Amino acid sequence: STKRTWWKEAVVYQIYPRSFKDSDGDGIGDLKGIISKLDYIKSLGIDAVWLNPVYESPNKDNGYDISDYQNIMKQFGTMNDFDVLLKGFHDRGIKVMMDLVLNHCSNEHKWFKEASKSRSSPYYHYFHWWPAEKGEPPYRFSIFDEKGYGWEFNKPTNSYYLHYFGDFQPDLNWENPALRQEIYTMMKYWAKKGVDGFRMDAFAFISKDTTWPALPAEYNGNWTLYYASGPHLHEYIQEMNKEVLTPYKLVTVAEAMGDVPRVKLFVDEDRNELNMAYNFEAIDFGYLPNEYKMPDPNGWDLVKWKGIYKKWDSAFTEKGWGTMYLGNHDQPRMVTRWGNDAPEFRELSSKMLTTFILSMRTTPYYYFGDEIGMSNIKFDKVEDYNDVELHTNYAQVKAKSGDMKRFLEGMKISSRDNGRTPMQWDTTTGAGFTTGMPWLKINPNYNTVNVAAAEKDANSCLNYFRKMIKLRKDNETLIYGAFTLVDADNPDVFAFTRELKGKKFLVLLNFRNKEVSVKTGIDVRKAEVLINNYTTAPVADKLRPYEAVIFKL
Ligand code: TEU
Repeated sequence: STKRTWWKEAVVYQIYPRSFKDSDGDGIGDLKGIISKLDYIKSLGIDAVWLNPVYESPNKDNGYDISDYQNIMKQFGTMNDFDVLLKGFHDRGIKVMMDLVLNHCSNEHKWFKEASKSRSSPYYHYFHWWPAEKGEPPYRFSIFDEKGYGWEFNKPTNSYYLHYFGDFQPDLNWENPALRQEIYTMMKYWAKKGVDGFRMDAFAFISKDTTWPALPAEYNGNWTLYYASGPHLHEYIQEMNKEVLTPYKLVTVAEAMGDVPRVKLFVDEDRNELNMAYNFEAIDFGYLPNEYKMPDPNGWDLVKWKGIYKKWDSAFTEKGWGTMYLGNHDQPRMVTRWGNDAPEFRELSSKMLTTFILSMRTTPYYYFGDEIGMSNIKFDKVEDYNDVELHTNYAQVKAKSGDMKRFLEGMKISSRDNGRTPMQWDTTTGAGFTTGMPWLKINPNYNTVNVAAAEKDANSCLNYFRKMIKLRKDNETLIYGAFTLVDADNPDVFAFTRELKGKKFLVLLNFRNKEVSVKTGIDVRKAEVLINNYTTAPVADKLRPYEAVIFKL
């Protein structure tokens, strides 16, 4: 939609606190570490930050298993640290979005510890149970379970509890109004502290059909789509909007699994639900079917990928608003996954991807470390990995006596831990991230890929990122302008125009490591070059390896 608001014009910078900056030498990032980097964050020119979960957690899924929604994770610091951090961001004009994990909590949360003791616990119905006297529960898929089984037997209550994710992440029973009120009270607690908004984790899954039918045939075995189609989903979101989001003017982005028709329902402003959504279709592109996150050895089809972006842009032309991202804590490093992390192309392709993220008709979400072109660490050994998702998938492949070497080769490209290695600040031991033993190994390329070196190089990824942000902020055409693919069948180049009130820009992105031709039918010989990731001028109709150019027509 064309309604103008700050969060449509904002660039959001995502901080994974565990890996950003460690202030006390325990090898784990913390809030005081982020506080020490507030001026750096401000220097990027971004408008808002998304903090991954900072609440108390046993960290079996690194904070996505919350054991206390109103206390700060011990390893990250204290509530006072949080208050200082929030004020530090606000003093610099930066808004703060917290990460809210509401589909499930940790099995160490008080609610579950009580509920799992007895069926008469007042918290018992904060969760979904299947009484064992009714026999085996109807099959449900689980994303982080080695057997992929979504019910876990609990002896004291002689019943099974539901978990779409790990068995340490029991799903919350949103069908229970008492639970929903507890959630809204907790959200108001953070809203009263001045938090500006929330990223709603796995939010499409919160409503369940408690008649527990078998997976309906029309889903063709797609559990994610079924989970994102609960009967009361939008009723609950509209209730949450009325009770909390609107009264406290909170901005929300939904991690909304699902297809265009489902995701549109979250963000159509006439429905008073959420503000923006990010989708998975483009980011999950290029994996082999039925092999979780195994990259296709033949690569991925750029023409199809362009079509996905066109589809999602069209979805939000009239109503709602989308997001653009190529990296986050669930993804590998964008320069490895979508660019080229070979030394000769890493910076070029990183700048090209940065141009892409910051020139679309969406709110850009930019992942910490991508501004210096951080790349995948590509672990050789399974022991180097921390991620529960990786270890679950490893066990699943092993259980089917799969090819473990091939699996680990694939995970060097796609595993989430590749995007979670510590920030590379400088060339001191621990990369300026920690003086202790880092919780996850630091990419050895920190000797050359680090903030300190980038600050001294006018042509670094970091300074290109700052330039691109300024270009976007100075040109509302790049924010609100209509998006039109050009040269759509070009297998190497992503080319599109942005147009608003007679101002027209042409964005050209070469996704290949070789010179390619581009046929947009647009004469650029008299056009102004607004930004280019090469130091010499671009030539018409040809693009150098990973060249990115934005022309003002
Ligand atoms: O992810 C939701 C989810 O569906 C995950 O399976 C995600 O899509 C996958 O890991 C992508 O590769 C959210 C959080 O972003 C993720 O970090 C958590 O592990 C998950 O929920 C459980 O809270």
